[in-house]
Amino acid sequence: MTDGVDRARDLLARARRVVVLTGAGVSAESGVPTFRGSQGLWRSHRPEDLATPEAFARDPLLVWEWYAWRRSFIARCEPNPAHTALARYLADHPTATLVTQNVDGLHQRAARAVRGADTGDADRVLEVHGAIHRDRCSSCGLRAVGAEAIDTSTPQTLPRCASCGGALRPDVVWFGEALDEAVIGAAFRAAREAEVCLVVGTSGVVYPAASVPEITRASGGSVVEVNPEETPLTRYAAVSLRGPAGSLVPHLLHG
Ligand code: BV8
Ligand code: ZN
Repeated sequence: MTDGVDRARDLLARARRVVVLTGAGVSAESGVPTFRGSQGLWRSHRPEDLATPEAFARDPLLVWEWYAWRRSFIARCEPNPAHTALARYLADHPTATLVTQNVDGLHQRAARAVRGADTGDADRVLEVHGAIHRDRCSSCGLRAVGAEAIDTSTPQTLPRCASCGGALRPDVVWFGEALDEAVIGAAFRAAREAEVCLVVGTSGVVYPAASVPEITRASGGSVVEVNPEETPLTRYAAVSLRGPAGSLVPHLLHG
């Protein structure tokens, strides 16, 4: 493992620009269930079945129940050493960009903790799938911090937009929905310009986010992966470090 870490450190040290892509695995040690891991199910529902506009149209009470449960669960989770190490790396490397598929907000919380109130680094955290603690109006698009307690007793008690009265939804990107052009565009630009893409805790199956490491490779860069398991991205990796992010990422970046 040490020669893999040494090679990965050497690649990172020589890179002028680094892009990081994280997935649910970086939050696993904070207690947030991953999507495709064993505890990814909720009341026997698969995320792919609930995180869709069709599910929300068909059963908004059930979908809101799932998000309200996740929102309150995540509110009690803390950033783990991987989030903190990545936040410190961002603070020390102004040309680095962190692209996250996660909607749990733990990268931003770690960035604020590392840099105090200054959320400057938070805008170098690109949340390509949105943020679970924010609501968005289905009609006028107004965004606002979401309530933790959602009254899911009847359709009439579901949250409504303060501005137009439209139905509020969690401000996340569902399967089959387009990502925010500006956000995914910035992620792809960072991937193109990076000499190294550090991929942490993703199964690499959800597109277009999973293209980020492929874009770095296609423009001549290298991929370094941190994951306890092999993934479809492993074959693109110059180095693939087998192990949990919570210990490997701090060791890799600040060991
Ligand atoms: C789009 C927000 C087009 C919601 C998420 C058929 C029909 C429709 C679409 C498609 C289709 N086929 C393909 C698609 C495209 C689809 C897709 O890629 N599907 C996959 C499943 C095949 N993509 C989309 O639909 C995207 N939109 O394509 O739009 C379009 C264009 C124009 C106009 C209209 C439409 C939208 C995708 C976004 C979906 N939203 N999240 C919510 O959170 O509720 S995705 C969801 O999956 C999460 O964001 C999650 O982050 C993401 C990816 O999963 P991972 O993060 O990788 O998590 P996973 O559990 O899979 O893996 C965890 C990994 O961690 C594992 O490898 C594990 O080994 C590792 N690990 C575990 N412990 C640790 C660890 N690693 C390190 N340390 C540890 N301790
Ligand atoms: Zn509205």
